[in-house]
Amino acid sequence: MFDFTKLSNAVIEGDNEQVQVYVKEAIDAKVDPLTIINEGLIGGMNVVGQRFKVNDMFVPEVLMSARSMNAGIELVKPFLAGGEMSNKGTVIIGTVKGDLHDIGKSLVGMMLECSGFKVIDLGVDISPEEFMAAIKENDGKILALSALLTTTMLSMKSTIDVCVEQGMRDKVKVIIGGAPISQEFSDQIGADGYAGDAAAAVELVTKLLKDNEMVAR
Ligand code: B1M
Repeated sequence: MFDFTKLSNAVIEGDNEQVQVYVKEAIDAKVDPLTIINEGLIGGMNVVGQRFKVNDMFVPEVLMSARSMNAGIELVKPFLAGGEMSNKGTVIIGTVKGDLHDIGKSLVGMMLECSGFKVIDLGVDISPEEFMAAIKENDGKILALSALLTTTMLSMKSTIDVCVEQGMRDKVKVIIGGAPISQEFSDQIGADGYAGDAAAAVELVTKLLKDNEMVAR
């Protein structure tokens, strides 16, 4: 059983070098790559979140932790399953208007890519119109929206509303996720599904595309 305490602590301290040392140790010990991400890297980031909430950590420190987490993820990336270059479908992903959080969204995008989907990552603070343009330009089959703030959850609804207004709602499946999001909220705003983490997002996208093929037949 690998002890993730040192790795999580290195993320909390925002120490890139130590994060990389412990991630390499875990890789050498043949720990499952997803477990390294979930227990070691995200585990540390969760503590950062709790400390940020009670003003025990501040924005610059949070950003350093986020950077360390990403440095670790970069090392794990080549070991994630999949990797086949086939395109199972194009996913347009982004963080909705008004929201600048990108760590979870990028993780979801990376996992989808590693599972064989083509991922167009638009970044953060993306307006409904920008999402629509990207779907049209890239023949997107899945629109994946991330939000971390209770205030920007509403931008998810606006994005779906614009999708309907532009007559594109039946051309694309919409999935949503992020810390404040739930299945109930997904049902309320008429999304096609909610995923709680990156692995669940891969399962959901796979299922939605499969269901869609069956309908088309
Ligand atoms: Co912000 N922030 N933040 N923040 N921040 C939260 C979200 C908060 C909960 C902190 C807190 O108070 N406890 C709080 C929101 C409160 C609320 O709305 N209820 C908050 C706040 C208030 C703010 C500011 C308003 C602070 C301020 O300025 N006063 C401000 C807003 C800026 C803006 O967006 N307009 C702000 C700013 C920032 C930083 C810039 C400092 C930084 C972001 C850096 C970056 O992303 N590049 C930051 C961070 C890092 C956090 C916390 C600490 C960590 C978020 C994170 O990256 N987690 C966060 C506290 C927390 O969540 N515990 C917090 C790790 C990441 C892997 O998890 O993003 O949840 P997560 O993604 C998960 C799942 O949610 C899911 O899969 C991922 C992997 O498991 N998922 C999806 C995510 N997207 C998905 C999409 C899917 C499916 C699954 O399908 C499409």
